[in-house]
Amino acid sequence: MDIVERINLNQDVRGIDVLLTQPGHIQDEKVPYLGRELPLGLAYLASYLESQGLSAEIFDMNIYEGSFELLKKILKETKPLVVGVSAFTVDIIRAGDIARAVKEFDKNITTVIGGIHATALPEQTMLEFEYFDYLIYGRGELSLASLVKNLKSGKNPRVLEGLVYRSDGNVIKNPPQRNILPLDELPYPARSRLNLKKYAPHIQKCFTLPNTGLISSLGCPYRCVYCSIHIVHPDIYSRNPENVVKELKYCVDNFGISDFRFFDDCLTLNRARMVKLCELIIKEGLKIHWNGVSRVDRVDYQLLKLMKKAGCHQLGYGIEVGSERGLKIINKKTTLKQAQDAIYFTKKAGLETSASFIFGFPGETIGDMRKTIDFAKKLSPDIALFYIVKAYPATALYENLKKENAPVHTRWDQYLVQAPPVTGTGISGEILVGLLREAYRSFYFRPRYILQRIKRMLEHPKREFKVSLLGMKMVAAYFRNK
Ligand code: B12
Ligand code: SF4
Repeated sequence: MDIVERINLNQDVRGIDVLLTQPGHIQDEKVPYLGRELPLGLAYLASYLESQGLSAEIFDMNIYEGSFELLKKILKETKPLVVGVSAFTVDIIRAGDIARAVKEFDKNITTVIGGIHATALPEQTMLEFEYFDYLIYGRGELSLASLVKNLKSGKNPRVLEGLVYRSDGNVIKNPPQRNILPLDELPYPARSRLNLKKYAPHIQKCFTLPNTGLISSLGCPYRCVYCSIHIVHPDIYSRNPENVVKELKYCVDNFGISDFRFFDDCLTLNRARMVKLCELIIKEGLKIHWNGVSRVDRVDYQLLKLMKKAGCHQLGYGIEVGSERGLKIINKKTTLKQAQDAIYFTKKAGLETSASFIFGFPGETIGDMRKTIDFAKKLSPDIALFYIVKAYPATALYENLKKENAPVHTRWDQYLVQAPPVTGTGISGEILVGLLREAYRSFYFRPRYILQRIKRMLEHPKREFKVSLLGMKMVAAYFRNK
C-alpha cells in the first residue's frame, strides 16, 4: 500500500522521516506506452531506512494523474522531514520542479536528489537545480540513512560520505561512500510501500500481470560507449541464487505475483550463478514466468534451454549495430556472428527474442545504418526496437564530446532514446528520424516476420494478440508524425 492509499484509508501518516518520490515519465508521442515498472531504487531505499528505525513512504508520481496537487496534499498530511527524489537524466528537470514545489510548500523540508543523473553530474546538478539541499551520489541506502539520522539528532550532516552540499555559494562534493552493502544484506525492496496494482510493464516485457521487477545482480564489466551504468554500480554486485529464489517465493506468497522481470544489467554474466538459479527455481517447483536482458556473447544453447525450463520466456539483447566496424566504434566487444548465434539459439530454445538497435553514433554513415536495418531483418528477432543514440552523462560518448568541445547541452528532457538526436552526429535529425521509420516499416512489414508472429500467436494466442496490437499501434505512431 503506498502513501496515497494510506491517506485515502485515513491512516495516521503524520510526521514521517522521509517521503521518496520520482517524477512521472515523459510519455513520448511516438511511443504510446513505455510501461510502468517498479521504482526499485526507491523501494530499496525505503526498506533500508525502515530497517534503520526510520519511517519512509513512497509517492511514485509516475502512476498518478495530477500528481503535483497530490504531492501538496501528501506533504500536508505527512509533514516529512526529508523529501528524496530519484531521477534518470530525462527526468532531472521535473525532479527540480518537485524540489521547488516542496520548498514552496515548506522551506524547512530538506530536499535530496539521487539516482543515475545526479551521480553522473553531481556538482552540475546542484548548480542547475537550486532547490535541492543535498545530493547523494552512487548507491544511496547508507548515505541517506546517515543523513536523516544526523538531521534528526542535530549532528552535522556535511561530514557524510557520498554527499554533495552547498557552502558559501560553492558546491562541495564529499568522498564517495566506501561501504557498499552486499545486495544479500539489504532487506527486500519495500513492495508493500507501493500500489502494486498500478504497475504494468509494456506488454512486450511481461507474460502475465501482475508483474514485478527484481534484481539478482547489478553492474556490468563492459564499457559500451553509450552506457553509464558503471557510474552507479562500478563493480559487479551479485546475490546468492538461494536468496533470489527466496524473494521470488516471497512475492508469489505475499503478493500473488508469478511474473518477474530481472532488472540486472546482464542477467547471464555469471553462467554458474544463472545455472544454480534455474536449478533452484525448478527444484522448488515455482510456476513462474520471467525475463531479462543479456549479451550475445554470454549465452549458449544449454544455458538457454535450462532458462526456458525454469520459466524464462524472453531474453533481450543489445545488438545495436549491423557492421563489425560499428561494433568497434561502440566498443561492444561482440561480433555479428555471436549476435546471429545468440538469436538463433535463443529461438531454438523456445524463448522469445528481443533486440535493440541504435542509430546515429559519431562516425556512422547512412550506409552503416542501412546495414543495421538489414542485419536486424536477417536476425529477425521477435521484437526489434530501434533507437537514436543519446550521449548520457558519464558515458564515453559524453566524455568524448566534452573533450572535443562539442556542444553538450542540458535540455535533459529530450534525452529519450526515441527522440531526435540532441548532439551533433554529423547527420541531421530529420535523416535519423527518417531512418528510424524506415527501420520499423521494413522490419515489421515483412512476410517472414508476419509468419513468425502468426506462429507465436498459435502458441500463446491471448498474449500474442495483445503484443501484436500494441506493436502495430507503436509502429503506426511513427508514421502518424510523418
Ligand atoms: C527499470 C528501468 C526502467 C523502467 C522505469 C523504472 C522506474 N524507476 O520507474 C522503464 C522501463 C520505464 C525505463 C524507462 C527508461 N529508461 Co530505464 N532502466 C531501468 C533499469 C533496468 C533498472 C532501474 C533500477 O531499478 N535499478 C536498480 C536500483 C536499485 O538502482 P537505482 O535505481 O540506480 O537506485 C539506486 C541509486 O541510484 C540511488 N538512488 C536512486 N534514486 C535515489 C534517490 C535518492 C534521494 C537517493 C539518496 C539515492 C537514490 O540509490 C538507489 C539504491 O541503491 C536501469 C538499469 C539499472 N541497472 O539501473 C535502466 C536505466 C536507468 N534506464 C535508462 C534509460 C535511458 C531509460 C529511458 C530514458 C529509455 C527511453 N525510452 O528513452 C526511459 C526513461 C523513462 C522516463 N524516466 O521517462 C538508463 C538511464 C541513463 C540515464 N543517465 O538516464 C539506464 C541506466 C539503462 C542504461 N544502462 O543506460 N527504465
Ligand atoms: S553490455 Fe549492456 S550494461 Fe554492459 S556496458 Fe554494454 S550496454 Fe551497459
